Amino acid sequence: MKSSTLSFLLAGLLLTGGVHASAADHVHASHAWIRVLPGDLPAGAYVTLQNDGDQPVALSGASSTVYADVMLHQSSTAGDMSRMTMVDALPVPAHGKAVLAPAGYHLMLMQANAPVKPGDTVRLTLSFTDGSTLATDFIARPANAMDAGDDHRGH
Ligand SMILES: [Cu+2]
Repeated sequence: MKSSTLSFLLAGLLLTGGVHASAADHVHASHAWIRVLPGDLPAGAYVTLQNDGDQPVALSGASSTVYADVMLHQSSTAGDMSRMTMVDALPVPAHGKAVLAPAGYHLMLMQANAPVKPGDTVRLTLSFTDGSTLATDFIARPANAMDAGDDHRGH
């Protein structure tokens, strides 16, 4: 008797939670990759985020068990100076996408607790401004890579 009452309560809680879908429920990540640099240099992580929902969402950052610190940055150039600025939130429009790519938005991965080499897969947990999260596997690519290297895979 006791356990069936508990099951009923849990089902009710799950249904209630489903009424307010989170940002992560509507977002699909693709072309997720990391550009690995030599030594202890920070690595850039890049991904395409597609929002299938009717509401805009915003990426606020990411975390990983492999890297001690992850920051959301934007690279920009003014004249011949290249610089990076911190980004609080990167919007992903309703039924639109946001692209993190070299020379633009990226996640900066710092202080790897173990060497990451090309071919490795690293899981990053992307977080959104509503507090929801999306675990995504990123493929590590060499320093000279310009994209995820998967453009023609599965086509
Ligand atoms: Cu950066």
